Amino acid sequence: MDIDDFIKTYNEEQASAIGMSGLLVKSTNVMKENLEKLQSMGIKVPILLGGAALTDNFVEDFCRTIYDGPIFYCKDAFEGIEAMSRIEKGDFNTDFGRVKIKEELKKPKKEKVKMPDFKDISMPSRDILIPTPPFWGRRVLEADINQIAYEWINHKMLFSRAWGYSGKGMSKEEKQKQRDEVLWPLYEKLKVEIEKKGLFEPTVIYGYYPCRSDENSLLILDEKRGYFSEKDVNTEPLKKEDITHTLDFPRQERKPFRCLSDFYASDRDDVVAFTCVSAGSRFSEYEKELYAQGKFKDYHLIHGISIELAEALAEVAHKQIRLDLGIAQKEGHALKDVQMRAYTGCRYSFGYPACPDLSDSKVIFDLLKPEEFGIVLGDTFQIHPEQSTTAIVAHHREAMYFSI
Ligand code: B12
Repeated sequence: MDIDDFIKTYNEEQASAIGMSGLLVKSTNVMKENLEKLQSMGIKVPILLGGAALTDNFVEDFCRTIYDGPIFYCKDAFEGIEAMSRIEKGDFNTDFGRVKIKEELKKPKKEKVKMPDFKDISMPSRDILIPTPPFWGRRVLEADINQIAYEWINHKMLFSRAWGYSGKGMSKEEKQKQRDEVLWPLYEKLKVEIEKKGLFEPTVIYGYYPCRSDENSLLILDEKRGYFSEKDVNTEPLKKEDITHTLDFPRQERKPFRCLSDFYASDRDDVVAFTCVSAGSRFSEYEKELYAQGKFKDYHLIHGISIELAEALAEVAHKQIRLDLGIAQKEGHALKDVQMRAYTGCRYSFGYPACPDLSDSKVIFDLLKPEEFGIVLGDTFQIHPEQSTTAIVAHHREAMYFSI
């Protein structure tokens, strides 16, 4: 939403506060710009900020320093309620007693280890069989993903993270009772509603591209170089014109000094897979209707399932890739065989620690062309529809999540 719309509504409604939510880091920059605009107009209304991408430090250092009005940083909806009740009483104390940020900042930072030269960093094993994919370029998954996606839903995450039933303070038996008598029946009921209303319109696009690593970069090569047997693999030194895209990743500043590109070969063509999945736009449209009708709980429950379905689609795409690359031996040979802990390789999404640059999603959009299926990348690199996600998949058996 544009800041001018916020200001228009604020004036029309004589609002006592303005709230902004930021899911992605890029949207926190927009928040900052919005605060600057409010400040330049002399507005000092209390601001409530929230969303997964915000941190205490960001609010302290980049928001409170540019805006003179009170800024409440709300970690969850409950703090939002607390903030509003304070504002109603004329109490503008924005401290929720969570962290002593300034004291935290004063703590001496851990000393950095000196980064070794690239040639001295120990690389993942090169003694692996680099797979040959069944095709090169992109494809849309044609299987009946509607039903398969439900097999891949992580119900623990759905119930606790998305729906907020954490079971805090409950005994094991009470938790089980809640799951059996409340959560599962609710889930089954909503599943039927989703099917009846045709809300779930899954799209799974994935593709394979030749690639090579070059220190902290992954060079994506023209799909025409794709090999179908080991003897066809290109081992010649690369020429500039062979490279279609370059992805630069950060390297850990402590042992083992890992970087995502390390999982790919540098002296021969390797294979990188990309995915882009979406649960479709019907969910958001229906959520808007529920919201407008004041059915907030229904909205919350449907939204929870919709985001977990998006996560499930990412799992389905990843499973198809493991099947195609012949690295799913330990997990069953059908798309619906869920074996969360038996993966070979790893799936990373841009915006997460090992590949934090959200703008790298542009490469995936360029290669997989999801716009043809109504999936678009916005200015702040947010994907629309909301319940969509992209990823890069590494097949290397040592590939795993790591922080920088
Ligand atoms: C589930 C999830 C998803 C789901 C659904 C996202 C969604 N639309 O809700 C899916 C799989 C679709 C997804 C996709 C992506 N995600 Co995601 N995702 C998450 C995850 C794990 C949980 C988010 C969530 O739903 N939380 C539950 C809801 C209820 O919580 P919430 O949004 O934080 O809101 C609560 C509070 O923050 C607060 N609040 C929020 N706003 C406001 C506003 C006010 C005024 C108030 C008072 C309170 C308030 O109240 C809410 C209720 O308590 C977070 C990590 C995390 N643990 O937070 C990453 C996270 C948000 N995702 C992230 C990323 C990078 C992505 C992708 C870009 C990955 C990719 N390349 O595809 C995409 C982007 C999708 C898009 N449409 O653009 C990053 C964002 C950081 C960044 N680098 O920008 C996070 C933070 C993970 C990380 N790196 O640590 N994601």
